[in-house]
Amino acid sequence: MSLYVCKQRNLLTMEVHPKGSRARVLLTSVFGPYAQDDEFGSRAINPMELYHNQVTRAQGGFSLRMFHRSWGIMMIQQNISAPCTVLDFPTRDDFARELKANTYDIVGISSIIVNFAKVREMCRMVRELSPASVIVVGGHVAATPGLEHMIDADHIVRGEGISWMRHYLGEDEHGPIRHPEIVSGINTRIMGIRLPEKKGGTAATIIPSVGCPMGCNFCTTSAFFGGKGKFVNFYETGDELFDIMCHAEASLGVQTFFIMDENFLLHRERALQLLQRMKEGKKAWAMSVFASANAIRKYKVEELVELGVSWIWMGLESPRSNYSKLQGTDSRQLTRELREHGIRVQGSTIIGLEHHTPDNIRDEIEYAIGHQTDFHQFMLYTPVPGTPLHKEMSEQGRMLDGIDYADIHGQDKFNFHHAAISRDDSKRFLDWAFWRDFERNGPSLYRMCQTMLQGWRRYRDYPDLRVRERFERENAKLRTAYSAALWAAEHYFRKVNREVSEQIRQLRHEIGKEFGAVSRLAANLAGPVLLWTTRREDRRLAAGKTYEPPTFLERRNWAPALEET
Ligand code: B12
Ligand code: SF4
Repeated sequence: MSLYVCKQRNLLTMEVHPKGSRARVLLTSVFGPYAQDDEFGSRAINPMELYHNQVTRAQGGFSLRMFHRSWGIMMIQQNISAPCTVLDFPTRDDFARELKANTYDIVGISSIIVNFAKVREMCRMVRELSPASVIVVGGHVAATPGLEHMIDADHIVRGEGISWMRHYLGEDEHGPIRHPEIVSGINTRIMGIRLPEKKGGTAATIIPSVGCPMGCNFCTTSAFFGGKGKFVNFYETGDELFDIMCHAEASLGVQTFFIMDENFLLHRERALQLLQRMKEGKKAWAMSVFASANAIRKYKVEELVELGVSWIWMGLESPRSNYSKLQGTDSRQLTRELREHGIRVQGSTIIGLEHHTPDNIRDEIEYAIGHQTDFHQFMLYTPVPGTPLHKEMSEQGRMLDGIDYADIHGQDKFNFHHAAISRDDSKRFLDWAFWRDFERNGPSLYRMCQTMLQGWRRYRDYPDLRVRERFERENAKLRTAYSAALWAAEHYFRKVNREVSEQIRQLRHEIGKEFGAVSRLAANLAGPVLLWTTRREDRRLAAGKTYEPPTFLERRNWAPALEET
């Protein structure tokens, strides 16, 4: 077994596969089902869902449910010229079937640390079913200390994988990065109904870079791609991003983009160049971005609005936490301001920071919830291998032994000895944060509508036609589907949370004033149906219903002549 450390794009000398670009490659994510407890490390509380897993999980039928593809392997597939299959969200049987149906020279398995046991099992399966294949393991699982002794793989790749795979296939690892067409959310579901998937109806994911130079001590993405001061940029300029987005617009029919970059707004020059091109091209695009508060503060709010930023995911750690990304920022005031400009805010707060104690944690949670974000993610402070925090905790002897990797996902219990909070209490406080946010602020769907209405009122007469067009497009739903959803929410909460019900009623009233008969008609006709489907969904969830992503199998450079079945 040989281990090669890929230091971002400065590759160490390493071997090239003897077949070079003729090698047949299978790239796969770990097998499901995911939302169940099993011996391979699936956990019912750790489903393959972004919102329901870590953001809206306490919101019952109002929880936003959707899946996202495994973008890392999609990026690698798009950027190699070898014949390559991507198998995403397979079952064990799907994986076995694919290994038997085709001869693969290379099997690449992508995983994060939590799914370590699945990687081990998949390596075992490859050895059994396709013994001639070289096994390459990549993604965050590669940061697991001693992984080379725990799984039977030939190469474990830390950091950026496109350049590694290109090099291994004898291709130019520094060549330009081709961006795959990625439909962002899959099988979206809320209030008990699956949303229709029409072309252009879902955002396209764009991945400008991996990593983040801010280097917060707990952050695995930052650490994995180089740590403080470093990251790997796939696209340096706004011009490049503009071209990729135009391509996605044409091929997927989208006008909304999910920008998967840990700190998109930090790169101001690139963002402003993109804005310039959008203005020239008259693009009324919308985009969801991740950004730290200090990066957001580099822009005037109008600049963000003109750039199409309609959703920001931002860390809202306690002011006592001393993270530089928050320095000099009143995050509550910033959140309010963004929402007043129609920008939906998704806050992210860590529970169990060093200064948290059983005495202050409730106040800290109340403070976070007091931001009144549209969505709020809570995660446990979790030292993860590869991060400075993990190193520090290990040196202090505070890492707990014997905790299964499958349980280290930030939604269960501490994996380290906290100075003041016990493991069991960590889970209780975390759950309380989700519950309290829902109780105090109501369902995220309602909060989003509030923000959209504010944005519409502020920008409907804005001089830049692109901005008006975007708000008009987004707000078409406020008049119809969202009006019905609010009717349902208002009635749903009448008996269980009178205060929230009243607030929703007030918002409905304002939307009615703004949009007149259409919104009232939509509310009265479709509202009762949505109330019924939401209650039905609550019953299903209470009975243990879970959701799994569909399996994808996609081939590229797969000349029919090469096909074997
Ligand atoms: C989208 C996403 C998800 C999706 C899952 C998508 C999927 N199909 O797996 C959802 C929302 C469901 C999710 C869930 C979770 N996630 Co998540 N997620 C992300 C996110 C935001 C983006 C991942 C991504 O596509 N990045 C862009 C691509 C290009 O980067 P990449 O995947 O790292 O791939 C590159 C390299 O790693 C490498 N590579 C990847 N695969 C392979 C394979 C081979 C063979 C090779 C050679 C190289 C290679 O090359 C790629 C290109 O450079 C990241 C954060 C981030 N910014 O990356 C977190 C992240 C991956 N998730 C994380 C975590 C902890 C989780 C959860 C456990 C959290 C939770 N409690 O909610 C759950 C686990 C669910 C489960 N049952 O598995 C952590 C992983 C930490 C770790 N060290 O393992 C991350 C890093 C976030 C963080 N900073 O904490 N997640
Ligand atoms: S700002 Fe966010 S993405 Fe960047 S290092 Fe800190 S936590 Fe990670």
